[in-house]
Amino acid sequence: MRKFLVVAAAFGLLAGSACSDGKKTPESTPARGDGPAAASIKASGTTWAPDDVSVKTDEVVEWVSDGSIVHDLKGDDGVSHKASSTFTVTHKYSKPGTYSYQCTIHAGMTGTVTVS
Ligand SMILES: [Cu+2]
Repeated sequence: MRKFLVVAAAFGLLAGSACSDGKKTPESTPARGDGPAAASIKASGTTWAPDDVSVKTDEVVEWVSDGSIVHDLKGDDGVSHKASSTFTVTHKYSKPGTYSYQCTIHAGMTGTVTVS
């Protein structure tokens, strides 16, 4: 019995140190290097709200999914995120134009970003 308690305590210490190591891993922090967003697009059900936004050159667009439905994000100019129910993606457009984006999981879950 006493031996079991010692083993359990040792295991607890190991688990504790593994946990604090995990907090130092930078991958667990979302990358937000693009600065504040000029337009924010939210996944609302199976549509983007708003679906069409307009920004100026070098402004940042942000896509937010924070519900229970899994979405992904694929768009022009390298916009991309893997399927997940919660994510925040930011993208800075450096050239004027009309860029489309979509969630490939839900048909019709598309939109455009107009950069002027
Ligand atoms: Cu979707």
